[in-house]
Amino acid sequence: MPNLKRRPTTLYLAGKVSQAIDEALRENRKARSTREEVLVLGAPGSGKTTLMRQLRIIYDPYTVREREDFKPRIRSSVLHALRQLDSLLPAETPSEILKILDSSPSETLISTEDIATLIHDWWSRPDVQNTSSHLSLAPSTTHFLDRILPIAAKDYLPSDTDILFCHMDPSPALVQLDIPFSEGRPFLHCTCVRQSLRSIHQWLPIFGEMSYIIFVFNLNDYEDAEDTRKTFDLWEYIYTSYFTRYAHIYLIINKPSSFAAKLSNTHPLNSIYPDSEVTPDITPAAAQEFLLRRFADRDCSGRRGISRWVVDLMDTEGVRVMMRNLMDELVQTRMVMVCGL
Ligand SMILES: Nc1nc2c(ncn2[C@@H]2O[C@H](COP(=O)(O)OP(=O)(O)OP(=O)(O)O)[C@@H](O)[C@H]2O)c(=O)[nH]1
Ligand SMILES: [Mg+2]
Repeated sequence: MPNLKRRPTTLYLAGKVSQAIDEALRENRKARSTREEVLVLGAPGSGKTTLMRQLRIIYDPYTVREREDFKPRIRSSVLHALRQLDSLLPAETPSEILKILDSSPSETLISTEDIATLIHDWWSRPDVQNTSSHLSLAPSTTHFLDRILPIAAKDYLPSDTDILFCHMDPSPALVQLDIPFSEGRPFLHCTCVRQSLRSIHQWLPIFGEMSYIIFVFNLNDYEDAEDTRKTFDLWEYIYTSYFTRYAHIYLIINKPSSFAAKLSNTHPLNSIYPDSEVTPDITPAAAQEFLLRRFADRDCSGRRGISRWVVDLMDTEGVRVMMRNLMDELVQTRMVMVCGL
């Protein structure tokens, strides 16, 4: 009699393993066919984190739990904001406020309502408001000081704007987010890495199969030769890298209003580029074009035309409209690639 309870043969097991591998590959192909990889890049401080946070706000709003997690960082952002004002503190600044300035961000002094009221009253004083209006304070500084009372309240839950302004140091190594794309291609899988430009040749290959790159360009970098060099070097590296040769690259140009103000007040473009055709009365739009031509000049890849959008990344509605346009463009790019339309 044959032994019916015989142990499975090697051949039988190999067949099972092979089936499992085929199944895993099918699943993997399916996952890849339902999402497109997007890498968000840009020079340090250009606005990558702000863009990723806006995408969360628009497509996958922060949960109560996640907002709770932001609280300690927002409270240390208040302290950071207060320290920005160190130089304008008048001699008669209440000692409690000076004590807060000397505290470490991990201390909770800032979260007691009494102290918050003290800071609020001091910040609201006409002389302090007057002095601070003549300083070019970061918008996050005024935002957090204006909001100190609600932030110190017991039932405080960070708002979207608080989260947008919240400073994190160091920023997370990797932020990823799926956002809906279009019918039949449901996801754009967006990735933003904390970027060390010096090691880009090491980490970029990890994203070797990305379909799209969103490059964030902070217009205000124009006034700092080092920041501008970093931006253009990164741009050139991406454009010429072997690993991005199939990626479509889109440019998001941000901080337009502070750019316009800076251009006409403090740092005219012709003082930065004295050898160019730039005139002292150049308009912000023409100045933007001038800077963008410098991007195009660095494109040695043979790719033509850079799709670009100018947007203030702090403006959620503006980012929503920009993303709609960007997605339309992605769909069209896709159709050209797949169907040659
Ligand atoms: N007004 C305004 N502020 C912006 C805009 N984009 C970014 N910011 C501010 O610029 C600062 C830097 O933005 P981040 O998003 O942290 O820049 P990042 O590219 O992530 O910076 P790193 O992670 O340090 O490389 C933050 O204070 C933002 O609030 C913009 O379009 N308009
Ligand atoms: Mg960041």
